Amino acid sequence: MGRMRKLLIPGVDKKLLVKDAIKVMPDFTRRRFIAGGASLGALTLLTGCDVVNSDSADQLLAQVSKFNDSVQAWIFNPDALAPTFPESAITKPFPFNGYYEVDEAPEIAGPDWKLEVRGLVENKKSWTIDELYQLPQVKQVTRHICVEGWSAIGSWTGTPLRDFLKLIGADTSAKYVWFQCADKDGYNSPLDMRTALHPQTQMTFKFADEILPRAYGYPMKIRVPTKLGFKNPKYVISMEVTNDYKGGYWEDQGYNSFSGN
Ligand SMILES: Nc1nc2c(c(=O)[nH]1)N[C@H]1C(S)=C(S)[C@@H](COP(=O)(O)O)O[C@H]1N2
Ligand SMILES: [Mo]
Repeated sequence: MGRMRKLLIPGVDKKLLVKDAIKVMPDFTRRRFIAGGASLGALTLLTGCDVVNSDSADQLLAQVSKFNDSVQAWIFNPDALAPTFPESAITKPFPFNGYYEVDEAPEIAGPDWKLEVRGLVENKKSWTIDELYQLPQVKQVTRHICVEGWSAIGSWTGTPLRDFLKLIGADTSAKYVWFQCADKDGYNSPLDMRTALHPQTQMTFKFADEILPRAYGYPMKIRVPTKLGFKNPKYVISMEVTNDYKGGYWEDQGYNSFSGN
């Protein structure tokens, strides 16, 4: 995940922070948190705290110690909506992250690009960017949370993935939608069908009301505000509806595939 690693909570040992948080969690939350990989990012997602300095690390622990049953019911509901924010809350500049530096990000020529649709769908046609731009779009201002312990609020506009899945006649009883990206050594990620059908899961074409910049995934990324950043694939070139667990770039390196609520 490149240069962002250096920015991790100055003065705070993330393993100790996660350990401390586990100690103050109620039993049910603790079990779910540990089953989910007990990462700093998951902790950030649970608390909504931005863990970039030692002050907010304290705040985060204070937040966890207030967890109770009603909080848990919300946190672990896979259909719960991610919080939305006013445009004034947008983080500027919005960070770039990848497993390489930004100048090595894929450079995709829009007219040459096509989104390939595969697997358990009735209509396997490939989509050009102009065809995709014709679909109805909605905007969301939500928080992106990276497993490395930073977060940022951004504005993303695009077509709800569930609308597209309906349009292509996807078998929504299948287990996953698997995305492949154009990155130099490959990047991919499986999304569980329930999250693929979540109302805020989006095929994103714009960032901050402008055509998605190269850094953030041109021509298309999948925005999943209820999941950690690595489950938000950029530079998507294909989508496959499947019952097979096909693994993913970070998932294969030990990050929990179900990284979110
Ligand atoms: N194709 C691709 N998608 C990716 C990544 C990547 O390296 N390649 N990194 C992921 C991670 S770890 C994060 S935090 C976000 C960063 O998105 P941003 O550059 O828009 O902030 O993209 C995710 N999607
Ligand atoms: Mo990330």
